[in-house]
Amino acid sequence: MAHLLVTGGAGFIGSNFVHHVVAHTDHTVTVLDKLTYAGNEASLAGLPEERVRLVVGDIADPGVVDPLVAEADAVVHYAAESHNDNSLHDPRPFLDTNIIGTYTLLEAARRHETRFHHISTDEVYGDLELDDPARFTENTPYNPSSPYSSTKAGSDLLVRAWVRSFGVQATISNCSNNYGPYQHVEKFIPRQITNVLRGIRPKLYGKGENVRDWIHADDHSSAVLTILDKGKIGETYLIGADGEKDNKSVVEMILQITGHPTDAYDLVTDRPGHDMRYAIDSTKLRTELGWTPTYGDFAAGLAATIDWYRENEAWWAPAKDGVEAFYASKGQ
Ligand code: NAD
Ligand code: TDX
Repeated sequence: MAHLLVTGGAGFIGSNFVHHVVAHTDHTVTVLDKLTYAGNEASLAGLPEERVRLVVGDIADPGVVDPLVAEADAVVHYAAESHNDNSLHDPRPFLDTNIIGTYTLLEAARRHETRFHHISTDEVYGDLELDDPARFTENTPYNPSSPYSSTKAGSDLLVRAWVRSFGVQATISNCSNNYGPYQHVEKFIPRQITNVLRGIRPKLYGKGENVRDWIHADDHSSAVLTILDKGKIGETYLIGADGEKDNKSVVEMILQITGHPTDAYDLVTDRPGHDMRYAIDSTKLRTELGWTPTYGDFAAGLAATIDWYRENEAWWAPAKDGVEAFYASKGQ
């Protein structure tokens, strides 16, 4: 049994991880979360109080961070400003949280010699052409496109430097696009599902040709536990489940599953600098650490996710109108 400090544990992937840890281990968890617009205490509802504690605070505040890192056996660092479109509108919070927040946690991990796992994204590698057979590997050069991905790239490089210069016991994972329950309605799949549930037509940026490599958040969680358990200090592991789909196909699947004509969507203003394609080669994680994903069938995972949003309108409804007003102001 261990005690984990999970930063950003009231967000989408962090809360899925906390649910996964409670279901599959006997670890206890402290969640450190600022409860920004993206954090939601309700995402942790129903978890046993003796296993999961929520501390509301900022990862960039050393006074909050230090005692929590001191008492933890390991830090699993999910907290971030995570949405590309927001980073194009107002980059500053991305620097504060993704860079200064990660620095603050690393300094505490250094002081207390605490094991550290840093959660990152495949977006640090930039994008691939649609007709390029290549996929990202751990050796792909960093080439981020957006304020969001550049701050994530910066945070990854801080972790690498703190391992080499100060001996911090850290690992890094870069995962592809996640889907599943508890994802904020600003993101692509929940936005389109909740649009359809509200009678609004789905909105595809550009021509809908951009490709993302989808993985269920629960598979991301099992990969992170595997790395915490067996990962080699200083190493980076790419996490992906061979789930490449273009955005138009995903919208057509949502429309088909919900019983609508598959062309009942709108093409809207494209995202500036929009990355064309992401694709992950997760061979290292699979062969060296023996991890395999369990959600092989994207259509089944998507159908279950649609059911979750249908059954949990109280969770997402408060954010929906504000998000749609923000997108409408940008022609999206
Ligand atoms: P999210 O936006 O849903 O959640 C982020 C959480 O961090 C929220 O609960 C928020 O309140 C909290 N937070 C933000 N700033 C904070 C601060 N200064 N101090 C404390 N807490 C703060 O994000 P997500 O989609 O769950 O992403 C989680 C992590 O996974 C991020 O590091 C992201 O870069 C990474 N990631 C996401 C994806 C994806 O598809 N969503 C894919 C790969 C990697
Ligand atoms: O309404 C939309 N219409 C649309 O076509 C929205 C919100 C998005 N899109 C497109 C943009 C992308 O090509 O869908 C794709 C996915 O968009 P997002 O959900 O915003 O995700 P993305 O930009 O790919 O980044 C996500 O994956 C990597 C997460 O938000 C990041 O945190 C993670 O690092």
